[in-house]
Amino acid sequence: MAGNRTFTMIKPDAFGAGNSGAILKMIEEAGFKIVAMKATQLTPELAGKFYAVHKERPFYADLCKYMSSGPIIAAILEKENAVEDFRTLIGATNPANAAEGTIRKIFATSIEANAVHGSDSDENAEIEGNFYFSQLERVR
Ligand code: DGI
Repeated sequence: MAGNRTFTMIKPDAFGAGNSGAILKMIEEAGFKIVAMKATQLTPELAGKFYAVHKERPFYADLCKYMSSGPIIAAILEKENAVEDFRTLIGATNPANAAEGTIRKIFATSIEANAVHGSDSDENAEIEGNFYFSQLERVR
């Protein structure tokens, strides 16, 4: 059965450019409800923990440095088929390959500074949401 929650981050490039509001508007207009949300900033160590699945990848050190370089917004989102539909809304990892009208096509500036994160599975959505939010910090 399709899961109904996903996890997102508005990354330092989009937050710093003042695009958080426009991105959240696109997310809500696409039918996602905000279940939890906060502005925060990762340390390099916490970014390393969040992206531990990528630790063997050549871009891991750069990714951790980048994701801790400025404030972000973290949020849990709810919608039927949330994980898949959100990845469709954000577009391909590299904005050069992202479809027209997707969040990354509109707001991302590079494969690294790609505006938003979206979980790639129901299991990771749960893990990633729990990384940032306690039960008290989310809508029941
Ligand atoms: O699920 P995605 O965010 O679309 O992509 P991913 O899980 O493969 O990679 C996680 C993040 O790591 C991605 O949003 C940006 C960064 N990344 C991925 N591939 C590259 C990369 N960064 C650099 N510098 N080079 C890459 O090839």
